[in-house]
Amino acid sequence: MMRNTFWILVIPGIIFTSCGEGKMRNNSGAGDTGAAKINIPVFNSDSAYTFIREQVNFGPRVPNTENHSKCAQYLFNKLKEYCDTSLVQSFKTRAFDGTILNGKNIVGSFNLESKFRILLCAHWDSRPFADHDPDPSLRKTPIDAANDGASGVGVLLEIARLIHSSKPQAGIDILLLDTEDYGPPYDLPNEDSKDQYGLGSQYWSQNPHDPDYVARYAILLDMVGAKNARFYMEGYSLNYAAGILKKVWNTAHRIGYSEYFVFEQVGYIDDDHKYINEMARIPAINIIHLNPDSSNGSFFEYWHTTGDNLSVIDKNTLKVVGQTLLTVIFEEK
Ligand code: AHN
Ligand code: ZN
Repeated sequence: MMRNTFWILVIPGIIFTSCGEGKMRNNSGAGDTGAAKINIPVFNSDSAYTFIREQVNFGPRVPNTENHSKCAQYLFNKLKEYCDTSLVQSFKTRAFDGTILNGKNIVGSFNLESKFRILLCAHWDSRPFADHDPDPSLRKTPIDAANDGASGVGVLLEIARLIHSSKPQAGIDILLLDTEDYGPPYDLPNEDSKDQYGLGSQYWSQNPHDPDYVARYAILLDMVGAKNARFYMEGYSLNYAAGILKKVWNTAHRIGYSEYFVFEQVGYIDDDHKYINEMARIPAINIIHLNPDSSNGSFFEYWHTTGDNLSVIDKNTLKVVGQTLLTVIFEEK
């Protein structure tokens, strides 16, 4: 039974992959008939992994700490190196407990002349407490956030590194969002529990770095690095941007990653993309690792635990997500 399933999933992947490569060779050959040549870069998961490790090595990137400031500088330096333009959007925002957080959204842009823009996002801050840790004595410990934070950023930095030397037609903006994960501990009695996550996204969505900013669509990455990750169709993504979601999922299936991208809806996640949809009015999807059978409210196994460290990061998953994104981006006209 497993064996049958395996072949049904894998054979179409092989057929389509080889067609794609044939087409690329034709297009780049001499005597071309004018069909647009698309050279899709090869995503390097070793490089993405290094970008994740470098973030995790700062320690937990909790807002208002030195680790956080140092990591902001590191991320800005990377985007400055790879992108055509880069900037830091500093802001203050109030957390659930009244703490004023000093936030920094970090932006890098390519091909600013292009009107057809794609916005790629991930949050870079770390959760200040492991409130879902199985060990009660660790539930106030800040987390390394290798998956819930650094993984999406690592994939986007690798995409920036590649686009630096091989540009797609579309304009690309990379938005590293801050103060996503400072929501209240799940067991804190609190009346006003709405909109306490995604604070940096709420700020950016009401104050975009360029007041005239427009994008065709946005893709958020959240927890895209764990082994055997499964990306289900998230509710807000389907409601606001079904066409984009299907394009991304279909692309993943065509290049051989159908196991990872599941055509099945799971839940509604109050994540950064919600505000990009509802406040910035840019159609936005979330590629997020969900687990419909989990005990922690449908997230990946080590979500908001001290177990979310570098050891959960799997290069195969990084490759799946990174190569899918590159393919989507480079196939846009
Ligand atoms: C809520 O739990 C309300 N939102 C989850 C958003 C999130 C936290 N993504 C990663 N960490
Ligand atoms: Zn989180």
